[in-house]
Amino acid sequence: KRISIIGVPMNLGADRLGVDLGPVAIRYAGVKSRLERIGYDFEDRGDIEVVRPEVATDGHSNLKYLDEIVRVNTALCDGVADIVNSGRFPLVLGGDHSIAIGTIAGAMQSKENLGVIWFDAHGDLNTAETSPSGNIHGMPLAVALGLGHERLTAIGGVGKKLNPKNVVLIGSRDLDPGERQLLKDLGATVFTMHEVDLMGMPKVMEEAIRIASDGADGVHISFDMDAMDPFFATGTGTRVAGGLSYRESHLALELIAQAGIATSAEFVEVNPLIDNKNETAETAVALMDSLLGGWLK
Ligand code: DIR
Ligand code: MN
Ligand code: MN
Ligand code: MN
Repeated sequence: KRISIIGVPMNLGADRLGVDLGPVAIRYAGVKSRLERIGYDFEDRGDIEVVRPEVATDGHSNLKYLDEIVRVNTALCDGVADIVNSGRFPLVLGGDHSIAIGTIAGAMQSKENLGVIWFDAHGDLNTAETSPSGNIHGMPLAVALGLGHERLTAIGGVGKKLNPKNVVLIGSRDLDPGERQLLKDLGATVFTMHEVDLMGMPKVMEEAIRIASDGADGVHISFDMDAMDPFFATGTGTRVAGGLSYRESHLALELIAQAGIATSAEFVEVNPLIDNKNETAETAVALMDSLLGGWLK
């Protein structure tokens, strides 16, 4: 069991200070000792450099900081692909969710058909045309499906895109109109909080694991901390009431560990500046432990 972490102190995609401190907060919360305790050969590849908003150029309508976000995600794509090529599991620490563009592009380099399970209050399926904010952290799943600005969709190679049949969203409760339309058109699977309540997490995960891995040669796990109820994850920038409980979140990741399907992961949108102590980073580390099998006897 070999794992490498890579931090991305990105806040340009959320246009909000503090989420750039996510990687340092997660390291401070003890990710290294936690993963070593469950038997991983642990390597920290450091952070990818991100420039400050004051010096990032921003010349594109409704795509804030596009140039710098393209640059960082291109470097992240190479970093993740390199970790996979050296036979290790890539675990990316965010940073805002725009970094999923680079993580997924990197993970796809060595896969024919990558599935994705996307835990999030939001769809992250906007494009410049539908985005209410212009924030690129609301767009990465669209980009991974081949939709959006060509400089974003070209990262990692133009032909490499997710198949919506292997894409599953869990925890959705704040979808924008354009995202709802896109979900209908694409045919990706969505377990909103309504389905989580109705079916229960064991049944949701049974279906999610089957759908994401069906015909796939790997599954990426993207966990936005705002998937959780704000009661359990205070330190995240776009909180939405009525989210996953602490145990629902852990159970979901434990079931993924038990199924043995995950080939890469990222935990994003940890913002210690709006947190109580460093609780949200600590919760993220505990969730990583569940995803990586720390609970298995
Ligand atoms: C919103 C917020 N849908 C947007 N998105 C967030 O700006 O596109 N995603 N926060 O996690
Ligand atoms: Mn430009
Ligand atoms: Mn997100
Ligand atoms: Mn979100």
